[in-house]
Amino acid sequence: MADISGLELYAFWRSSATFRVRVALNLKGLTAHEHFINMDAGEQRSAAYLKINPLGGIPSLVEPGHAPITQSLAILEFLEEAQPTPPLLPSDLHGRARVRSLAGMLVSDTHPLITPRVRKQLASGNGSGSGNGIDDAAWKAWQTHWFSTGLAALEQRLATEADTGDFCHGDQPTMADICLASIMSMVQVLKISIPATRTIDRIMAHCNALDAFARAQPARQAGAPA
Ligand SMILES: N[C@@H](CCC(=O)N[C@@H](CS)C(=O)NCC(=O)O)C(=O)O
Repeated sequence: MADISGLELYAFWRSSATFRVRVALNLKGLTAHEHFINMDAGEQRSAAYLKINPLGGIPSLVEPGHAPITQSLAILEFLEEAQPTPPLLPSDLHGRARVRSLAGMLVSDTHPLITPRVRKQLASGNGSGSGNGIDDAAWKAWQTHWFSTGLAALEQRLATEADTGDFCHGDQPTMADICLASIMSMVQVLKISIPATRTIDRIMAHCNALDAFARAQPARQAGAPA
């Protein structure tokens, strides 16, 4: 176990990527001092924040004396190695690959498509060929499409693969559950209608029963609307 202390987390209340880090910190009994980056005001693109994360993504984790760690999954892996208990990855090689694969479906192939910077680009009309940007209704349809695609594929895997248990992999929460809960928190906050996902709903009930997940909910963070 490494000695990590004085952690600083650059965060925003409804950021799903920040949600992942909050759950992992909670599960491992770690704390981080949060710096509020107001995404609605575009602060993730301020010169000061771009020095911490040149891609302008939230969260970033800073440990005194070390370079910032960006990318929520890299932060989860860092916390896992620094504080191995409770584990967020299975003990076996194939289990770890499965959990990382499930997590990647959401973190790599779903979430990046519906971020504010994607909306900004689509709304500007750049690259559309027509010069006309998308409006609010088209953005909602875009979000609904990508959330539904990612979650339907995940549901198919979770419903049919033998390693699914109370949680995505077995009966303890792993990084896959953290990523799933982060996406479901966005679905809720953004009021997106998704197709029925019975296995995901069952797993989410187990996640939501845990204090570590409940405390990370967007509505409970500083800056959330009252
Ligand atoms: N792959 C990154 C994604 C980071 C990211 O895009 N975060 C969102 C908030 S959940 C963000 O900062 N978006 C700002 C923008 O798109 O301008 C991670 O997992 O940390």
